[in-house]
Amino acid sequence: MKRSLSGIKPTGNLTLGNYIGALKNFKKYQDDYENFIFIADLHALTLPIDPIELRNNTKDIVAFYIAAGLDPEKTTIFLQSDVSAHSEINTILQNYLYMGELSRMTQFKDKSKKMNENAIGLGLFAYPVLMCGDILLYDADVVPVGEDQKQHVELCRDLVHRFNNRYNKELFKMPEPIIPKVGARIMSLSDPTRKMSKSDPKGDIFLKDDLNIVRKKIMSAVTDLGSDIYFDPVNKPGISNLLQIYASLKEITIKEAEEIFKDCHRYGEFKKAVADVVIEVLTPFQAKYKEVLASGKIDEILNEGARRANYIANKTLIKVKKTVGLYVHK
Ligand code: ATP
Ligand code: LTN
Repeated sequence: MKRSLSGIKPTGNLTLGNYIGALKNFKKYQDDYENFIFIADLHALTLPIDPIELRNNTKDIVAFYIAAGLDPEKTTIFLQSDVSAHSEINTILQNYLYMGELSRMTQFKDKSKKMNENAIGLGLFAYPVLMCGDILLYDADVVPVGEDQKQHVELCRDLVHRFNNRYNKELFKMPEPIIPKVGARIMSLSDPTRKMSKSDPKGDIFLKDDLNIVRKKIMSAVTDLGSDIYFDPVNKPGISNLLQIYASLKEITIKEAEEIFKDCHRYGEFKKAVADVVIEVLTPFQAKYKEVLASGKIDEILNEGARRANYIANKTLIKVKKTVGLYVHK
């Protein structure tokens, strides 16, 4: 059976961008693939974070995974830090990725340029190495992610080539990034030229937001000159962003969404339709999220997930150790 793997790092409150670009797509693979979905808690340490916040965010994400339709019987839901093979393979793989290629990663450049040069952690720089290990430990065929993570999966593909060539065998499987056709990069509602991001929240819609606030945020989203509704991210970034949100949540194409609003020449009316659909999706989602948190089942889910993930990951790790010449004894 083919495998799918993805994860989200618990660095803050999840946003509508996380939902549309990643979360909502995770369950697509749970019936036909072996599905591994984890919480990238080690990755969350790559920027300073309050320990209590990190723990709370972590539990939240498990509840969000279930709310988004993941079934722990079918999908292995686990914490990265519960599977020590992630850290071990990271130690090995870091020797096969180069400083030059890591320094070209957009995420590293974006995050580090906002920081004091003398306080950029090594972990932030080496972030993609750990991510390659996450993917390769599970022999993932597909990796569903938003646009901003595509570059990291491509780097992982380069590593697979390099590693397999060096040892002259098909040790690692070639992973395929799966980027949604609509909504791969949802922008901030207050500045539609920048990505909606949970660690730098400006103009974000949070999945936990009160629904009245959600409506207010959408009604006051920054729009563009004119009154026509069509997709043109360069000249109409605000309207194009709202069209993406609408189309993705309605599971239709951008063209179909444009068709629906072609005779609507009032931004207010259009925004109301966008707010309606967001609220329609978030209402049952939030109810399920609260139910999971109240059920007290989080630890049970994570224990079972850790058991299954460790089994697969440790098998891969042994193969890797043997391949590179580490002495694996009985
Ligand atoms: P941070 O601000 O901490 O970097 P983030 O909000 O960018 O976090 P991640 O944890 O990096 O979120 O990403 C989780 C998943 O959500 C990834 O697959 C990522 O591509 C996707 N994603 C994040 N932001 C967006 C967005 N604005 N639009 C679409 N997908 C997104
Ligand atoms: N870098 C990802 C989170 C992540 C991930 C992964 C996603 C860590 N390891 C492996 C897919 C596969 C992000 O969302 N920022």
